[in-house]
Amino acid sequence: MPFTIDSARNIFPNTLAADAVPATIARFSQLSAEDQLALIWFAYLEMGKTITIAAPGAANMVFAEKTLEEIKTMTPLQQTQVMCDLANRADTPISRTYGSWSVNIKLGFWYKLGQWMEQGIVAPIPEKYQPSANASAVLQTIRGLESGQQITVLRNCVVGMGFDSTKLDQSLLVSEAVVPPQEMQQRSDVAIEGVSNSTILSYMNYLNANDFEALIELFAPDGALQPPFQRPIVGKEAVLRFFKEECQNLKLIPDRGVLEPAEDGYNQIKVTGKVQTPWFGGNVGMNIAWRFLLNPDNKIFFVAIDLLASPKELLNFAR
Ligand code: 45D
Repeated sequence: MPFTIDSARNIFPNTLAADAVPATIARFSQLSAEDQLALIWFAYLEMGKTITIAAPGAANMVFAEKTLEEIKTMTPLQQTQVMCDLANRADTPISRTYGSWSVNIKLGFWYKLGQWMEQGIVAPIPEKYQPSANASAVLQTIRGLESGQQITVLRNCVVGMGFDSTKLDQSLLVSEAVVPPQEMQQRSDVAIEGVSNSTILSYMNYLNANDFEALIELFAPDGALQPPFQRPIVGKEAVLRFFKEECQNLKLIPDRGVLEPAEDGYNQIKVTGKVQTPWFGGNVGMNIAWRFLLNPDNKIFFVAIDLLASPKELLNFAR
């Protein structure tokens, strides 16, 4: 076999990802829990002036409801403690429950807490709170990022909180229900300048239609998918699980691409364009590159999804 997953990760090595995102998260995670919560609160308030988060669907919120109600009945001091425990990844019952949730349930939980903090139902961050110099510097960095990078920082902060889910009994993990795929008449086809390969076009169309069963058949059995700032997810079963858990109702808007033959009948294709998340809809377009490696059977052996460093990268097809 000419390619391994590891070697495939290096196709189109000139692609410049938004390293500011993991760099900012690393600085964020060094801060005290109080500073972390205050920083996200201030970032969220500032972002809220220009972009709004869509309310999560009711079905999405059922898993967090019990915990939210529990927090509602607590004293302000206890509420602050719960939030600090989450930021500290402490081993507490609520922190464990939080750790068992999928990304979207975690986001929905904080969405609700944020609303309650604004309404004074849950202990707010004191207006006179003085963040440390480091926290202020991290906030300043976040202010300077483009909106797609800002929401990725927020998302990854939230994902990192709570008890480490890998240390939990995996049968306890919960995620939202999978929506049925879109009806055929409602689907639309993408067009990608410079790319006519059927696997690539079908990938975009199936993902846009939430048709994960069809989508996974585009992958080789040992195929892998690498989400932004993550290690590759390997094998059809794991990739399908990821699609169902984290990829519902995304909108992929690929724009252009190039296909180049690689060794031994493989093809490498780079596509750039925008992606919208259901949390922000058309308000935030993330600048994305897909780097595909297709095997000689035209199946996906590897695909990396990168959040790009700048809009300029949308035009970078250098190898
Ligand atoms: O701590 O082709 C308070 C894949 C204060 C699949 C708060 C993909 C205290 C394959 C404000 C209350 C998925 C890889 C917190 C493509 C506090 C594929 C609350 C890519 C935390 C294209 C904060 C998809 C709140 C991509 C409420 C790139 C924060 C998807 C809410 C990207 C933050 C999706 C939210 C992103 C962030 C979504 C809702 C980045 C959502 C981000």
